Amino acid sequence: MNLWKATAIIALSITVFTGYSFAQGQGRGMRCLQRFAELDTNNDKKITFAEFMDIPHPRGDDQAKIMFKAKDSNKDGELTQEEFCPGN
Ligand SMILES: [Ca+2]
Ligand SMILES: [Ca+2]
Repeated sequence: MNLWKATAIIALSITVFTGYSFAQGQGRGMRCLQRFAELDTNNDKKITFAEFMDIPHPRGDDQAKIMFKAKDSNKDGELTQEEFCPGN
């Protein structure tokens, strides 16, 4: 294998990897927004604690409560889209 080929392969790998990471990031954001819409059952663009606890949490209710409190950055007892999916 000559140097040019090696360089081309490395450059290609980086491009593919970067594209893949970007697509993954986008996918995560989309999934978060989808999850937000699912949780917001009355569609007021806020998730109340009751709405949040209305779905089964794989790690248990105690973990879910901690997660809710951690996400509720202004401590008003509701999660906005910005609080639930920061950066989306
Ligand atoms: Ca709601
Ligand atoms: Ca809040």
